[in-house]
Amino acid sequence: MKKLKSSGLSKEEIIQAYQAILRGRRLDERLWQLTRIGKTSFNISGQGAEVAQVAMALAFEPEKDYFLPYYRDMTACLVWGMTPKDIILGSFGKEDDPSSHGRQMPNHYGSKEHNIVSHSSTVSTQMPLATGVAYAAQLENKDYVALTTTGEGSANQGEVQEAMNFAGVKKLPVIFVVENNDYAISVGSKEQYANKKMSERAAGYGFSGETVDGSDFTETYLAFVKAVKDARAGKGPALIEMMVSRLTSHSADDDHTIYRSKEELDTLKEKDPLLAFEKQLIDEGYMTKEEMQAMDKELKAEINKATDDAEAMLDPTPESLYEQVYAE
Ligand SMILES: Cc1ncc(C[n+]2csc(CCOP(=O)(O)OP(=O)(O)O)c2C)c(N)n1
Ligand SMILES: [Mg+2]
Repeated sequence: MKKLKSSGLSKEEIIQAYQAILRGRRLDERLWQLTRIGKTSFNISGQGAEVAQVAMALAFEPEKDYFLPYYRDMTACLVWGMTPKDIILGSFGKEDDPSSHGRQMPNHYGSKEHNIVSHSSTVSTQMPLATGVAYAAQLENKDYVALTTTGEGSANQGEVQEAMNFAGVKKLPVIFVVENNDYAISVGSKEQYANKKMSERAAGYGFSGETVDGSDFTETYLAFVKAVKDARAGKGPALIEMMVSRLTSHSADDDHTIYRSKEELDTLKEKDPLLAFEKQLIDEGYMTKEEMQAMDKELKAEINKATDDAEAMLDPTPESLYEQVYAE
């Protein structure tokens, strides 16, 4: 694991990064729990990808850059400016849900205020949209960058080739990310692609590609810092493949114990990137166990309050069904 110090971030920034990671994990656990007690209908978890997502998002400037996420990116959306309450409003399908006012499925994150563009459930359709956002930046001579993510299974959709090819031709400021968690629902990655690394595909489009260990905060962060710097300087796109874990079932509606062995799940739990990051923080002198526990307590209280606040909000009325769907 690369030392945290070599990220170039201050001690305070590293501790804030940990807080963002832990907030993501605790909120994710809450969203899962809400499905289990029958209060919400559906959830897709990002547990196991939080370290990678925070390292990725911190390399951008959310006030001006655009994020076109996929359904597992809740923790990255928090770093981009959404709040736990915003996320929970979407799970409850409330009128004040910033993603879609309760019209979309949960996990289809969007926020006009924070430059987060909601995606369609048809996987990877956010990729050509991100190319379009980056094309707009180029045509308007603005220096914002578009970030878009997808899974390694979804990266095989035709739209991804179109998005990357056009972005390569025009040298657009877009960063394509594949969050490789080794599974597309129940299908293992060996059955999904034949190349060794997904990032090798970038060469075919004429831009750089890199695979990073998503549980290594510094390695991941530095890869994005470079890609963002190059994109902003007009040097064109990048493809970054982050190797991450999927600690849960694909969604709240399937059971991964049917297609993953007990040994595999035990090993995944032991290698949980959150635990590895905590160990690194202690070993490298950033935080003590007690400080982490105190932070955890605060975050749990924050998420309990966000849950209560969101649950108390109004549902959309049946008469408003057709509002919020098309521009007025
Ligand atoms: C075009 C399309 N095909 C199939 C689906 C159903 N589907 C939703 S998620 C998913 C698996 C995606 O796996 P991956 O891209 O590896 O992302 P992960 O869920 O592992 O993060 C599938 C097949 C879909 N939503 N859209
Ligand atoms: Mg996957």
